[in-house]
Amino acid sequence: MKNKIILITGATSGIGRAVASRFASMGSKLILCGRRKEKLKILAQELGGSHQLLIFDVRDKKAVFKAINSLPEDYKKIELLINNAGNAHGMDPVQSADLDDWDAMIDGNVKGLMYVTKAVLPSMVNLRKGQIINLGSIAAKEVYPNGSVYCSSKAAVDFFTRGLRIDLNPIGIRVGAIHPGLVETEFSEVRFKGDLERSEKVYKGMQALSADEVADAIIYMAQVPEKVNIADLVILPTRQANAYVNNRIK
Ligand code: NDP
Ligand code: 8X3
Repeated sequence: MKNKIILITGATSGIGRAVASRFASMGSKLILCGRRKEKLKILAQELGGSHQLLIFDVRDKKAVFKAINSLPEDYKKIELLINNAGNAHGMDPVQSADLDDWDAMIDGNVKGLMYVTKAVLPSMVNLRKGQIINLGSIAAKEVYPNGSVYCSSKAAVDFFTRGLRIDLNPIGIRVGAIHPGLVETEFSEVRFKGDLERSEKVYKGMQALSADEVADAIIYMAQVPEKVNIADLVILPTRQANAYVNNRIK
């Protein structure tokens, strides 16, 4: 992993931040992306070393290409892309859900991930080498009540991952996805628009995964020999059987 050039979206928080810390400790050269500039700056200071910061909203097609194309030449040869940026917005039945929440999820989790992939691909294709790891979710594998659009967005990530793997197969670029269950991050706080009482309930008694535990699995996906591709990895807290069967500590 030493000197490997790795682009991580959503590095300001949660899983992306944890992945960045792990790779930085292994001597990788990071391109840290997110919208919250201050958080990225603090992270870069904490990590030490020389890392590039890119501030953009993945939903903004032009901004995605502009940011990635602005990288200095030596950082353009991205060897590993971690497509992590994403969130859920709201948790409501279709009939009463907010359309702006839907746009945020489809535009960010799906189209944003696709834009970043498209922007990074030319150099990987040119080098005929690289790896892409997408953040799906258990929500990509099963749908749960009031989660239809978030689950749809993650199912799209799952299928995009599979299609991309087929398209890049002749070039030798590895493509895979990791699908975590409950991970305690800012995720639920964002989903419930700052309602801490509601977001804390999600994890109560669940011994949810930590961002570091998911990061360890991502590191594993990145460290297997080049002839091995971890294509699809589901990781759950032991107390979670699937997207909606939970054995909570009472
Ligand atoms: P966090 O809310 O802690 O982190 C989300 C990250 O995504 C932030 O860094 C945020 O950065 C970035 N992000 C969100 N929207 C955008 C956007 N439009 N443009 C650019 N960056 C964006 O959540 P997690 O760490 O938990 O989530 C990371 C990924 O893991 C997501 O794709 C999520 O769907 C997935 N996941 C999470 C699970 C969980 O239970 N927590 C389980 C399964 C999958 P900023 O706000 O600075 O832009
Ligand atoms: C996040 C997992 O089940 O809370 O993708 O939606 S879940």
